[in-house]
Amino acid sequence: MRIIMLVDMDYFFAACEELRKPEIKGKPVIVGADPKGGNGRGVVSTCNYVARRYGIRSGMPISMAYRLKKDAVFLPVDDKYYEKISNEIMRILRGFAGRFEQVSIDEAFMDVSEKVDNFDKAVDYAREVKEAIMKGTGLKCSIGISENKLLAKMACEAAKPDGIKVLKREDVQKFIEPMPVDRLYGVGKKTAQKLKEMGYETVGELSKAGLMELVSKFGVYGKEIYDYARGIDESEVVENNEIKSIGRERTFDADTDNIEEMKSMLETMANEIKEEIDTKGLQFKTVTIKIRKPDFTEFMKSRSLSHYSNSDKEMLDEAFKLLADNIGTKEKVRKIGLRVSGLASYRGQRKLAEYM
Ligand code: TTP
Ligand code: MG
Repeated sequence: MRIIMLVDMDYFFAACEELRKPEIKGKPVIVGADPKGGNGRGVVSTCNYVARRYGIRSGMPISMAYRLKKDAVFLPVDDKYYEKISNEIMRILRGFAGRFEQVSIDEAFMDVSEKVDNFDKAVDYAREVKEAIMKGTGLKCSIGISENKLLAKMACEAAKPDGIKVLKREDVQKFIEPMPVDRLYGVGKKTAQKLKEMGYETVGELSKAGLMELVSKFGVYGKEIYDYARGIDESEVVENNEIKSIGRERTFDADTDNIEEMKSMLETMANEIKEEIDTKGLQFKTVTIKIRKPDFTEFMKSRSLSHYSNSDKEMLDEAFKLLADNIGTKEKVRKIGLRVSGLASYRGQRKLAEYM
């Protein structure tokens, strides 16, 4: 059996703000768009737990947050600062993990099967992890522990804030069955809506659905949903391996669903990357795009060529295909990245390349 942990920072952006402004601790703190006296547009990125007592939540219009608590501390989003702290957190976590997978700015999976051999020891280990993060950054996090990523994530939600929760196989059913289907990690809003239309509101109800019914509705993804409803998730913790790669990332001035704007950003980055690989005398085999959504979740998608290349046109062709395959028409994007890997220097690797 595997032992998987999901570490998620508590009210991350707002906690980072409390760190550098200790005087706001204990007050409701809201990070997001400018409320402009109640007329502001845009949304709440996150808020601390004091603000949550007033019903304020991530994604809520900032004007509504303002109505709920006018005298809260409203602060703008400072990505750069949070990212610096995030990098430090991820560095600390890597030291504890066997396999490690960062999933967003404040969240990472760790496969610790090789570090501890049972759940009791995993809890002690999780305590050490929490202490190390506190010592290194002054921030609190919550940790879910279970046999797979799906369950670790859901256990973490239940551990919040500042907690550790273990979810053992024998407790899975009674834990997940009452949950609404959209609480299943990996089931997005659209899928949840479709499931509800099919008559499945809770995970327990969903677990009664036939495999064929789900597959005919959702394709191969139907099999995953079928498994999720049983707490089954075989997916591995995979390192987002960015070492030995060259890339660029840019945040859009405003979140965008304009594909042309994304393409033009990719083109700019491809030009820069081309320049860098030429200077360094490198060729690439794999092209990866990274997308960060407005809710700060991220994903990466890659395509590999059958040969080494140093062509920016090929780089961009692959990137455009990845974009078309992975971004829906109305889907908003906050930040986009382009990266090439599988690098080889012209001379050293030419022979190898010829064989592949
Ligand atoms: P989360 O981990 O979802 O939220 P959180 O860390 O603020 O609070 P919790 O204690 O419940 O984990 O997201 C991490 C950061 O991503 C969050 O601090 C701000 C950003 N974010 C947004 O900007 N918009 C969103 O809608 C969400 C959900 C998060
Ligand atoms: Mg968090």
